[in-house]
Amino acid sequence: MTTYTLTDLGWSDRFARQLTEDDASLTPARISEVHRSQLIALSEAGDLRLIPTDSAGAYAVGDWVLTDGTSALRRLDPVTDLHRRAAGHAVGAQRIAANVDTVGLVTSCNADFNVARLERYLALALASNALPLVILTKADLCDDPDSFKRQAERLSPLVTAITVNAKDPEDVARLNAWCSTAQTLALLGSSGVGKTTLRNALTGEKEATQGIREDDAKGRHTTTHRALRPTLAGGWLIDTPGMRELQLSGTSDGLEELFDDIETLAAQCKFTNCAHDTEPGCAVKAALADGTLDPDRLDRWQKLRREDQYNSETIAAARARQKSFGRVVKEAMSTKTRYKRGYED
Ligand SMILES: Nc1nc2c(ncn2[C@@H]2O[C@H](COP(=O)(O)OP(=O)(O)O)[C@@H](O)[C@H]2O)c(=O)[nH]1
Ligand SMILES: [Mg+2]
Repeated sequence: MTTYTLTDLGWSDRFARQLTEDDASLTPARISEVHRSQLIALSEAGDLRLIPTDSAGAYAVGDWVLTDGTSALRRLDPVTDLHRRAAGHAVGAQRIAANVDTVGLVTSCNADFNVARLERYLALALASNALPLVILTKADLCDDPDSFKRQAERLSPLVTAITVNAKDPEDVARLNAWCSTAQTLALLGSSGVGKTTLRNALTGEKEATQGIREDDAKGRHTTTHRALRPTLAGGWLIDTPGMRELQLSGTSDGLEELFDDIETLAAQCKFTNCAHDTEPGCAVKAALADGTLDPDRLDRWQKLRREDQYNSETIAAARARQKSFGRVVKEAMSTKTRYKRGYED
């Protein structure tokens, strides 16, 4: 069993400051895997299997918890928090990973490269408070990988992009800066872009790569779940396999950062509720007219914003409904009790 110091595991003052005197007998541990009824965690005492004291969805890979060695008694507030709208019909936000320093948005220098998808991933990464790094794989199969790098970096001044041949470990070692000593890098991206290939190179693992979908129930399952894994450079890697649907929710901060130029223009419109449609004194329309704003970019901003608002409102409404239903049940119960006790006529 490998043991690590807290510093190796990514512990910092941001977590230490959350400890109180009551926590003196507890040990910090970092979650490496989340299962329905069990959490796997890494600590100074080695690997731990912990009983969750909250629903499994409350924990994310990368979270810090305080433990008595048996249960995860308290989850510390994460410094960065990567989340999306839960996939499928469930209403709610789903935590993907926590305390990630850099989100590696993996796409390839070929047909997978798509500006709208990249912006969606970027909004998620920025909303999490982690740094976004666009990793462009399959550079070896492309005549002009730099043109993809330039396209990615044009999306925002906050974006750094790097082109790489994921199959060449020496080339992949250029990513070490983002996952060396105590640094955590998470990989997000569609199936087939090279996430497992990158992970194998960065961790020295030998997980099978594949051409088919990871989450295809009939296919071979190679990567099955998210996990925090040690990298050869002394840091951490979180792979996120099988995430087909990345819907935004609670991402408005990320969208504001990513589309800072448009948000600044929108704030200059004559009407605060300007829809940038037919209103007079619209600064967004003016920027379209003088060619300083790309109409496609405006379109993508509006789509992502609508999606984020819709999902965030749906989640808030569902929570409110649950709450008021809970209140109705509670009231009904207490009325019943009062009747029974003869308090009411
Ligand atoms: N030539 C080349 N092939 C790559 C590169 N990255 C991934 N591949 C191949 O693309 C396929 C999918 O890779 P995989 O790592 O399984 O993608 P994942 O679905 O994102 O985990 C495999 O056949 C890899 O060998 C690259 O940078 N260059
Ligand atoms: Mg994979």
